[in-house]
Amino acid sequence: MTISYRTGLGLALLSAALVACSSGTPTEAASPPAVTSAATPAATPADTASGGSAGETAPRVRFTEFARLEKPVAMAVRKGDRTLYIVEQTGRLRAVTDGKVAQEPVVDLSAEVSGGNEQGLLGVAFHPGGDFLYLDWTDRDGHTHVTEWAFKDGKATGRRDVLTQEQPYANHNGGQLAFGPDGYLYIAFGDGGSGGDPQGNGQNLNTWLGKILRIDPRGTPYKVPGDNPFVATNGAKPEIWAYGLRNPWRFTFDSETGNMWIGDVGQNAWEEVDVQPRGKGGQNYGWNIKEATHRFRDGDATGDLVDPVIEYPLHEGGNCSVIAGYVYRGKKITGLEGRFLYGDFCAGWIRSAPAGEPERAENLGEVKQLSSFGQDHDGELYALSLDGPVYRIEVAP
Ligand SMILES: [Ca+2]
Repeated sequence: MTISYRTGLGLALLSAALVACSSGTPTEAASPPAVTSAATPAATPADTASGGSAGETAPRVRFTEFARLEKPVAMAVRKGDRTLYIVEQTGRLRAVTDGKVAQEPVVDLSAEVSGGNEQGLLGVAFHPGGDFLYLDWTDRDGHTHVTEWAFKDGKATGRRDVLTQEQPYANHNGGQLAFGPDGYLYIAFGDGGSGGDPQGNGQNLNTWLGKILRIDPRGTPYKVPGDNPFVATNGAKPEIWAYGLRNPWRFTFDSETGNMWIGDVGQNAWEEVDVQPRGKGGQNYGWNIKEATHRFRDGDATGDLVDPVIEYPLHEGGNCSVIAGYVYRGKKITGLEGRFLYGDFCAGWIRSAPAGEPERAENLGEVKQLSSFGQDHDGELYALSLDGPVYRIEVAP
């Protein structure tokens, strides 16, 4: 299959963003921590006891650089292990312990990955028990692999492809991997690319493209959970968990509620964040019938369309691609408890909003070339910049 990367679409592709914004010089990185003051005053202690309820404002935070890598785009932690495992888009999985980057990569796929703007090594997750490692990456032909390694004593061995997916275009590969509270592996796929979803993949249940999958990766090659929403639907892929997505570059699970937060990168006009209540599979997030809450094309849906809980306009203030983060469940930042963090790749702003009132977002700070967020065992959060820095989000002094 030929991979044709179409340029000049003028879309909200992450790829377009990467190109458009790569000329920005990472001047902040050389200076002390890229601290940005929050637009809102610090919450008073009285405001912060429960977190996320009406009337509260976000606290002040700072972004402290603690490591520097080559195009970091994803982060994961492993049970019983303090190391942060960070993906370099260029193909290496790096181990960072106490801010020190191990010289030897955990896995090196740099000779095998493709190098397009939305391609490369894109996602990482560890099996809940910590014994297996999973990476999502695109090969030299642009096709997606989810690959497993056995992991022991800091070493990855026994490589095995869990699944592969042909990609019709170079963009919209999704790439996020995460284990849910149910112990299953969730895998994000974009709509296959180009612009406007020309193949109609988002609404087609007979392809993984434009979906989030849910599988048990410990099988030959994997197992489909019996309670997946479309296992009994004729013509539907049984691995599908959610559909109607354009490019769910990042999704996360709220470690307290189990709800899934999905950042779906928009087409011409709107960026969106969708929320899926814990365990509620089979939802249709609308693409390409709708772009966020707005009609994108004519046609009927096969089910109810679920509108996003957050949308914001593209091309306004430099916006280009939504980056979904986490609901903060850490202990160190009083007042951030229960707030969902997200940002925009090009504009660089980071906002937080009460998980129960996501429309009440407030500015939290700024990270240039924001590519992803990370979460450690304690629920503390990190922001990754494609320019190289990985920042720990901390209480402002
Ligand atoms: Ca949508």
